[in-house]
Amino acid sequence: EWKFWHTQPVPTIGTKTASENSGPVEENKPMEELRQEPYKLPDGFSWDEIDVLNEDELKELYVLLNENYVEDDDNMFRFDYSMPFLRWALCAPGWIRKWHAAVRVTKSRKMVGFISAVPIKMKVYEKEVPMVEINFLCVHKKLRLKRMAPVLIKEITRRVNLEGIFQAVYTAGVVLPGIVSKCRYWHRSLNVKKLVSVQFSHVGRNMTLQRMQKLYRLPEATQIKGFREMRHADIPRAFALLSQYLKKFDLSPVFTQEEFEYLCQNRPNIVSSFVVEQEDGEITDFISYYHLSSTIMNHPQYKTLNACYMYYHAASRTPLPELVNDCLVQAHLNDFDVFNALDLMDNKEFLEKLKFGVGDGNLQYYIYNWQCPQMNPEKVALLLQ
Ligand code: MYA
Ligand code: JJ1
Repeated sequence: EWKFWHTQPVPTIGTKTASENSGPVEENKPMEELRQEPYKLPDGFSWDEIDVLNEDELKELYVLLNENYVEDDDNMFRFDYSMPFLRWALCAPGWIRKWHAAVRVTKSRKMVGFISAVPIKMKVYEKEVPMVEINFLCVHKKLRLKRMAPVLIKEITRRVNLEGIFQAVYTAGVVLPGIVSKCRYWHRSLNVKKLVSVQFSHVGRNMTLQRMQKLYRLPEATQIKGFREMRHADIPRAFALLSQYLKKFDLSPVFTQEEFEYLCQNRPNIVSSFVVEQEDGEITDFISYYHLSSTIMNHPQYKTLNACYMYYHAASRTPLPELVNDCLVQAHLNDFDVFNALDLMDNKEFLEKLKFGVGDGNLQYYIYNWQCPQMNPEKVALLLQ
């Protein structure tokens, strides 16, 4: 058990850390002690730093993930990150090409593995720590269970350490040593008929499809006065709202305005963001979601599940359930089949009220090389793509 993870600077499963002992598991290594050579891959495979600004290389990454990335427990749906979405996620402010690490078959050049890092400043309890977020770890299905993942993880760690960073934050659907928090996915049906047809959802006992459609019906227009798409001019105010709100959580990013703009401005087919503008012009509330479809495996009619995921928000005037409801109305108007959210931040204020149902998937939050007390989902305010 944990042959690899037991060699890594993470607390062993079941250890409770007192808050006085919060901090790195191991000391930062001096530069001269860091390994200069890449970790060795099995014979026949080689490292490649991919250039996601190059359309052909981005396409290769897209195909690898489209065919081999995360699936639900019953292997019915697989994430289908679009090319523009991947470029957006991987080129966040401060990104470097060395941190887009791919594994290729040396002879054929076929891409069969990937892992990425992008920089992020995190607040964990009282401390601010420069970190990276690790995402899109993927090994081709035909190369599974051959211990390739530990090599990818050690190599990205080495490349991040060489830039002077010794902590990382990451999420996974699986349980690993060092859990900081365990969150749950919730789902709000928008296109009931399709969700039932592809078995994302089921017609419950004492229910009919018609009764379900009525249950989940949404207004055809948003309800809050002044609710509209976020524009460029709203950014300083929305940024201030979010920064203020994030302070009350125990695990949250600390954004610059530039980072906020990069992550949260409207980007067609990637991110949708909205604000509430009061009659006097004041911006009092902000909410956003990102667009992430899944491939529906083995369905005769439907190939794609159009899903969106609640992203950052900050409500200072409008009650959160009302703000999210208008977001659902927008998602429905834009033809999404389902609206997903986690049970973190203050989301429990609206999940049941707005008819979200619990999913069968968890999302665990982890920090590499950091020990601290575990926290409830309500204290987590980090949303990765
Ligand atoms: S989470 C998304 C992960 N990707 C997928 O789930 C896509 C589909 N699956 C795959 O591609 C493969 O199954 C993967 C494992 C690549 C996941 N995170 O090579 P193996 C451990 C960490 O024989 P494979 C995301 O992207 C496993 O417990 N470790 O197995 C964030 C075992 O270790 P141990 C994982 O199935 C990623 C070892 O790997 C994960 O062929 C954060 C087996 O390796 C997982 N999701 O490949 C990564 N799954 O023996 C950590 C399995 O100890 C970053 N394992 O039990 C750490 C911070 C690094 C930077 C630090 C900087 C300072
Ligand atoms: O989408 C997920 N589950 C769905 C589909 C389940 C299909 C059978 N396994 C689900 N549907 C029920 C919804 C229903 C709506 C009406 C009301 C009642 C409920 O539960 C799950 C999340 O719940 N998704 C996954 O499992 C995908 C993987 C999640 C981990 C992601 C890790 C990414 C890490 C990268 O950083």
